[in-house]
Amino acid sequence: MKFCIMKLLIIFILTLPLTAAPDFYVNQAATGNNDGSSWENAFTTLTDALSQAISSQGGTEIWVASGTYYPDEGQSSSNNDEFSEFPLQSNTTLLGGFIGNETSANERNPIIHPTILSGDLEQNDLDPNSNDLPENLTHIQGTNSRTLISIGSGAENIHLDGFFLTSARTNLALFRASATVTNCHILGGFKAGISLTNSSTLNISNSTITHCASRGIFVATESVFNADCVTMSDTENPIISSSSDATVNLTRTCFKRINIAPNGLPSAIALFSNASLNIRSSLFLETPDQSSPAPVIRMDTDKPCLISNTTFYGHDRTAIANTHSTPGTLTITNTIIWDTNDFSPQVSHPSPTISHTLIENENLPGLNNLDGTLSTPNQIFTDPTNNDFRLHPDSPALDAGSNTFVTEHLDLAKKLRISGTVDLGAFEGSFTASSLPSLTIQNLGSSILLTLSPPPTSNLILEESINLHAWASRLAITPNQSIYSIPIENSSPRFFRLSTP
Ligand SMILES: [Ca+2]
Ligand SMILES: [Ca+2]
Ligand SMILES: [Ca+2]
Ligand SMILES: [Ca+2]
Repeated sequence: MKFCIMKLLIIFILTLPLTAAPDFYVNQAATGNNDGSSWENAFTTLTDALSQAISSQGGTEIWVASGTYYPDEGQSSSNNDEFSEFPLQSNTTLLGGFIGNETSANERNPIIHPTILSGDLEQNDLDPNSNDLPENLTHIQGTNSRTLISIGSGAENIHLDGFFLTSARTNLALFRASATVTNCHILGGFKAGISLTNSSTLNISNSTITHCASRGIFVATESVFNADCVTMSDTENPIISSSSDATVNLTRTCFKRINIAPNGLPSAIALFSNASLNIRSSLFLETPDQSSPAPVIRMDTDKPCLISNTTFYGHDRTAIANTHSTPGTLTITNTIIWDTNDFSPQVSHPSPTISHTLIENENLPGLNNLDGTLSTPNQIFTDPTNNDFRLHPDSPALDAGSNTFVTEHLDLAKKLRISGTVDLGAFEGSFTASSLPSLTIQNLGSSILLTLSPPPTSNLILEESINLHAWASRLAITPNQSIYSIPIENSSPRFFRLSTP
């Protein structure tokens, strides 16, 4: 009985909404007492709120209204000091995305009301579309912050939710610390998006990492990077570890356009010095041409690597390689590797275990692998040209996997992972695309031009996603109209697809 009451209590606590009121409010537009006690009297800088935070149990929750905040602002800050940063201590919860009148955290919308933490201290970065965010790294100008958010020795129980973190050398740095990041967009890190060192742990979900140079995520010295529903795009080295015993666990993670500049190590994931890797229901898309193509996933490790239900598409290079003298086990299952420009082999390892997998132009023996010499891309995927990697109704990958390896409940689209027998690749189930016109997408900077060919003959829906996981209706497509223009509100990566109403 005691156990049941405890269980009910735990369920009750877990289903409570987010805290009714925070300890401090921040709104750069507030004109009240600047003491953080209400939206009206909100602190106008985040640094002033953080200087009041306590690290003891119970901690501090801070709500931050939409606007742009710099770490060199506030009473104890030094203007344009490149070492200024937002330091977070234990038991801190930061929530962004408010208009500045909400009474519940559930009312906020971080995309419509962006809360931007920016390292552009001198406020001189190029910003042709006036959104306080860089659309590429050439927009970064002058002396920006070295570190935007720093979480130092021993800090834990830190939660960051609903922010844009941008324009610092490193946007988020953990040193012997742990944190949870949700609903954040990390961009314009001109050295790194995120850096984890000295046994740090980061759990990140429903977030994007884009336009970072040198490294998107740097995972060093026994640190752990756990990502779920994270999209990494236009970033030079999305995940890299050069120090010992890092752990990288990726579920429902999407890599798109892997390199922005051909220097450093041009791989989506480069893990060295005994790192281990686990990838599930993820998608790796196109790596622009390199003079010396490195594998999409490049490892030099004696630790195990598991890749399950993952789709690789559009790279003219080896997909996965481990060059260690005594390489760890490599297990690949329920996976599709396609549009490889005939680059062979796709897996480089002395004794990989590959099962229930489809690789272009390869017909691997045994273990229920599919014959990759028989199909064409349009027989496998719905619309690969427009990044729609749901399976075609005729796809040999449908129901061709093994449920044995599946641990995730949902696929990349957050639909049920196993329908009957699990399918190969990142998405479960098929989508009938034969009646849809083809969609051409032109990014014009502040707007996107969509062209449908041939003109649609029935009502359709244009769906939009900033991360390939969560899709929302953006536009009703009517019969016979073939050209549409839609504005872009911020610089997050955007994906579009057509669906039937
Ligand atoms: Ca600047
Ligand atoms: Ca300044
Ligand atoms: Ca901009
Ligand atoms: Ca299935």
